[in-house]
Amino acid sequence: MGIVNVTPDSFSDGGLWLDPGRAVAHGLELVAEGADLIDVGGESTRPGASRITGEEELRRVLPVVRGLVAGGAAVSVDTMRASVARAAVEAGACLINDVSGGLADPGMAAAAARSGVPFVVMHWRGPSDAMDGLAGYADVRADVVRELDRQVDAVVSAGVDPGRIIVDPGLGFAKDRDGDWELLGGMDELTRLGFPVLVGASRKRFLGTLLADPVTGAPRPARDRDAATAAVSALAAARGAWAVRVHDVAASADAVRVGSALRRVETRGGRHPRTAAMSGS
Ligand code: PMM
Repeated sequence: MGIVNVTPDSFSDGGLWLDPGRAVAHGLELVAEGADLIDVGGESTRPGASRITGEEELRRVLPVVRGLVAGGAAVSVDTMRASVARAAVEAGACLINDVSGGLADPGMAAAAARSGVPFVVMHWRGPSDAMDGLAGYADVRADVVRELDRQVDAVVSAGVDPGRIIVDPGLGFAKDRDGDWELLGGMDELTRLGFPVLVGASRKRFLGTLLADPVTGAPRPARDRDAATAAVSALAAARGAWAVRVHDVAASADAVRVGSALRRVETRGGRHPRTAAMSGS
């Protein structure tokens, strides 16, 4: 899943794709680099960001969705608003990606149900301007899986077909750096929920901290986190992720192939190849 943020203020690509023509051209480039889906978002969710109006979000997103669909791309819409999701699906979007997993807009789950397209339910505890204060967990893996399961139950109760649900741990959303690593390490617990898993690690803070300058301690700038992002993509694919949401598609498309090839070998016949070799079979 390639990212096209049509925003002035996203943390790593804010302002780059505000012009609809440039946004569409960029999205089509990401398709040429190997993206199966282009995720179009009009509202920044970076920590501390405040909301924009629904009208402004529609104004940013719709021309880009239309242009990408006309160019043959499969498009998902990254929105917390039912009205934007509905309009984007009418314009040809084939997936709704709601970082609040149905919690921010009480009309979203019903809109997703009626749309009939797949719906990403991301783990979410609160809006971007409050989420850094909501990152306390007794056991981050268990708590996120339990809370996500509750979000899934709520959207299913509102009519969303469970066969169309995708779950996402929401890296960086009400999680601190250690929490993000714990959740990546605990992907098996997420896949055990029985839904496809989407992972959004691209250029996020936990990578910037990991790669901090050894002398100054300054986090690695967002634009220089793509190799680390691709490493996460390979690991996520090897652990059975359904998709990774990334800015730099070319590197992650290769990385996903590497991780998937490894997974095929490791899961063949349900045995790890080294175990098979050791038992002489
Ligand atoms: N992260 C961001 C935005 N949308 N959607 C999903 N499903 N998962 C994510 O982790 C996610 C998302 C924030 O990143 P950006 O500002 O670079 O788009």
